[in-house]
Amino acid sequence: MSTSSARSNDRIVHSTRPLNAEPSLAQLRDAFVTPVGVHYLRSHGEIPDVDEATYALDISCEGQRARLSLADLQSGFSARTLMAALQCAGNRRADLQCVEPTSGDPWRGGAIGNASWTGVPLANVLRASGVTDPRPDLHVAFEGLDLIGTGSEAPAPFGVSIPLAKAIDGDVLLAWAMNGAPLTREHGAPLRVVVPGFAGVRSVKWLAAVAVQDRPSDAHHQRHDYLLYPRDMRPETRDDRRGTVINEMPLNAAICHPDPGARVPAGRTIRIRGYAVANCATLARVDLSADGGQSWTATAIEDHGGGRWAWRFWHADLVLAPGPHELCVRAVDDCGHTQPASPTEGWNFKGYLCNAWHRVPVTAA
Ligand SMILES: Nc1nc2c(c(=O)[nH]1)N[C@H]1C(S)=C(S)[C@@H](COP(=O)(O)O)O[C@H]1N2
Ligand SMILES: [Mo]
Repeated sequence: MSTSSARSNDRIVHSTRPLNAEPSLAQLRDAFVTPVGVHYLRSHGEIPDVDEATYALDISCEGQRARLSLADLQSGFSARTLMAALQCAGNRRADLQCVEPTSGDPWRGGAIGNASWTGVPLANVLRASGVTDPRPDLHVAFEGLDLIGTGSEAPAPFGVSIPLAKAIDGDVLLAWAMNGAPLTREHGAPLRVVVPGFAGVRSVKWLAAVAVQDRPSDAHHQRHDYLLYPRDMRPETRDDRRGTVINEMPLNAAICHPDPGARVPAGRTIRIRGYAVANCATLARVDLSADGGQSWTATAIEDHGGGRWAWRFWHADLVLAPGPHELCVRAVDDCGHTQPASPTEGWNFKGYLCNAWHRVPVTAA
């Protein structure tokens, strides 16, 4: 067994080929900056072997083409470090699967991690290629070095795209380091995209090519995957034209301590702890209920200085009477948006974007 798979032993491994694993919520809440060995892993195919000595990134835009080595990127542009929570669109799918089965791995709430990323703003690389205007009709397509077989189609590079307007906002990075160390193979070495606030799928690993074009990526994962389908659609009635491309992630929050089903001391102060993410919005409040959502109290949102794309840690102290209690959490953003009470309404057959109140039953004794 390789070192990397051994390291994923303390994560919950949904599959080894491809490698899909997440930490427990308790482990995730231990550090504001998620250690590389704790951060979830999500790949659609085999991890490619990339020779860093010959590695180069293809850029194509408005008929111009360029090929940049990692050294070209590192010496030709100023590096920037920012913290961003990366979250899979399937995070918390397990809660949707309690409503009705869906396709995909039963991610709990651990398909999210908060890391510091170092690289160059994609905006600067595009500007050097002549792109300055965030024309809303343009898209930036990314291609990875991993080849994915999708049913009847021949294996093709993993590919997706984002709108040009997002690509040039300055916070989208072409990153070579995570938490101050070079990217590991699993996380996309030698270079990956980091699209803060967007679903993890847009943050392409093992980046081979960037293209500015007048249409979204033609690749399988852009056209046929990571679409949010209507509530009533089933695999048999699947119609991709009725699916919405998943980009921005919704407001979300999870309780990380205590564990579901835990016995906690009655009549004594206990501390409830978790995370919340507002992604492209601004987090205003995180509310906690100890009675299944009938009454709520505001939690303390901790300030760890992660910046606008980082997640937020929160905690609240409670005294519970003896007996069963249902803890639940919901976040509120500064426009007053909040999360749905139940996963029923938002259920979709692919199991994306679960952001229902996270509920944790406990017994105080
Ligand atoms: N090339 C490539 N990039 C990829 C993927 C992939 O399979 N291939 N998976 C995507 C998905 S769905 C997610 S959630 C994130 C996961 O990044 P991580 O494994 O570093 O946590 O990478 C994204 N980038
Ligand atoms: Mo994902």
